[in-house]
Amino acid sequence: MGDNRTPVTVIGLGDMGAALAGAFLAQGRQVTVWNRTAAKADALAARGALRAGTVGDAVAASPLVVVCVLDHGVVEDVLGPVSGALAGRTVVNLTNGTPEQARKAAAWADEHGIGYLDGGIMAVPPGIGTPGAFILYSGPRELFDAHREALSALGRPEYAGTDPGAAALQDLALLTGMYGMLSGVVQALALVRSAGFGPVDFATAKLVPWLGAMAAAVPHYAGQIESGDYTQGVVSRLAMQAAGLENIFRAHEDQGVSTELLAPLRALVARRLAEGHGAEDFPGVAELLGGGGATAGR
Ligand code: FVH
Repeated sequence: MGDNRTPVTVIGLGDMGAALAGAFLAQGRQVTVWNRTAAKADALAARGALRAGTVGDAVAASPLVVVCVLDHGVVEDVLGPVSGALAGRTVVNLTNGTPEQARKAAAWADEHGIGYLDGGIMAVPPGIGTPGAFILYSGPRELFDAHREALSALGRPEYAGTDPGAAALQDLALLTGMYGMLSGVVQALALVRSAGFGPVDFATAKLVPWLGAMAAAVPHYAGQIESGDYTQGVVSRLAMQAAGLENIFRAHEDQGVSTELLAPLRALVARRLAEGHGAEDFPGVAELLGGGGATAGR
């Protein structure tokens, strides 16, 4: 079905789509490209990509069609009219979306005899094709295996499961972790800036090593969430952390720095304490977030 040297079509040449097409070219493949704004294909054409004049021509050029556009609505608008031409080919949709959107796209593909893998890109455009990049895929295992070599041009391929929504779910979970970290980072740097410390020096010398050390504890906390037991292996009691959190709040207020990013966390910790879990570990707040007990995707 796939490889050796399966031609690839890339639809969507924004920052990410252009990086994907470039990585396939670097792998030595025949790459056909299409983008709504045709001029975005110029640089790739100069590197040897074939320009398609229409989406229909683009999908007809390759058995493997990678699509990376703004959102799933655009995917529907662009691929919907060419479902006939896509029959018998494989679409790898690397457009960010929700698990439900991925399942809907997979059902549409199935109805039209199109192979479908949904994906989540865990890299920024300059990282595509570098060792740090990985991409999550979900859908039929045999399609993933058939196109694994081609897809490895983009970053380490990670199979997330047969449920078409699995890659999107894991992608959004990883982005959730990233935004949690970035929220803490901007809050911390606003606090040090308010006191006249340089954010760059502070980040380099102190914040990055601190976050690295704390990241090492994540598997331990994940184990507590998996077991639902926050009384074993307690690292720092919640009651102690709640007192520290109050100091964090007061220091921000004294410095004139907004606490709006921190406020929801304070509320959750207070609820967990009020329910009598002060001697347990911090990850117990997960019990207040709901969604426990699901086994989908395991
Ligand atoms: N860039 C990043 O850091 C992240 C990394 C993780 C994955 N995301 C997702 O990748 C999808 C594309 O992101 P992008 O960075 O390429 O985004 P843009 O540069 O804004 O390009 C958008 C492309 O979508 C095309 N497009 C938009 N609307 C339409 C439409 N109505 N019809 C046809 N095409 C459309 C747009 O075309 P044009 O404006 O150049 O004509 C671009 O090709 C995205 O899901 C990220 O979440 C990137």
